[in-house]
Amino acid sequence: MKLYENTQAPNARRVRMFLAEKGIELESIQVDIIKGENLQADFLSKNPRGLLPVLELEDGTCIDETMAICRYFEDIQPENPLFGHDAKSKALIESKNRQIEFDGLLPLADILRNSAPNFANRAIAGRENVQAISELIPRGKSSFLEFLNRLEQLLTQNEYIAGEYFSVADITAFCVIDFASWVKIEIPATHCNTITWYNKVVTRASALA
Ligand SMILES: N[C@@H](CCC(=O)N[C@@H](CS)C(=O)NCC(=O)O)C(=O)O
Repeated sequence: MKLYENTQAPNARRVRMFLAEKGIELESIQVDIIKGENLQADFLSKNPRGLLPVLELEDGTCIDETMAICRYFEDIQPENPLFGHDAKSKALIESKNRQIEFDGLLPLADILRNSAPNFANRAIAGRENVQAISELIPRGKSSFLEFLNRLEQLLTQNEYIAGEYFSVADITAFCVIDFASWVKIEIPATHCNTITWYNKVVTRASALA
């Protein structure tokens, strides 16, 4: 098996962190997004959407989408479950994970893609000739700050994002928070619960993945 990924890319990091939690090692093939390698024929034959990460199985099957790749490994190695252990925890983790993707990751992507000179003509991941729209930057910022406020609220009740256990939702949230530093947004100093949670997750060995 091979993982097509990029060490800088937040979604690829989510997979690496998941694999590290499971103790799984994989061959990694680096795809340079800035140089546009993900938009060239070689990579498009693995994923026509031009997006990383992609898992290539031994039989040549290519699986894209971060969560699909993580679920594949959860199924083949169920020990130390990260998607939950019963109906309730599975549903809560799924719910929180999707909220973080939509309410946290997408606004950040909007800020970065519409402000970074490297992406001026690639304002949507995996596509070319899509012009940046600077008006989307303040909208992304206010949506992301709202997301941080909700996260802080959530962490007043929960030790981890979806309850008392570390899960894939913590991986997503942790990678999103680190990704925010790319656009110079940090956890506000007033968000004590989020800071406590972050300081706990950052000590896990998988945080280095
Ligand atoms: N929903 C997809 C999103 C994948 C995605 O946006 N990947 C980024 C890297 S984090 C990418 O491939 N960007 C390519 C580009 O910027 O052209 C997933 O979860 O895998």
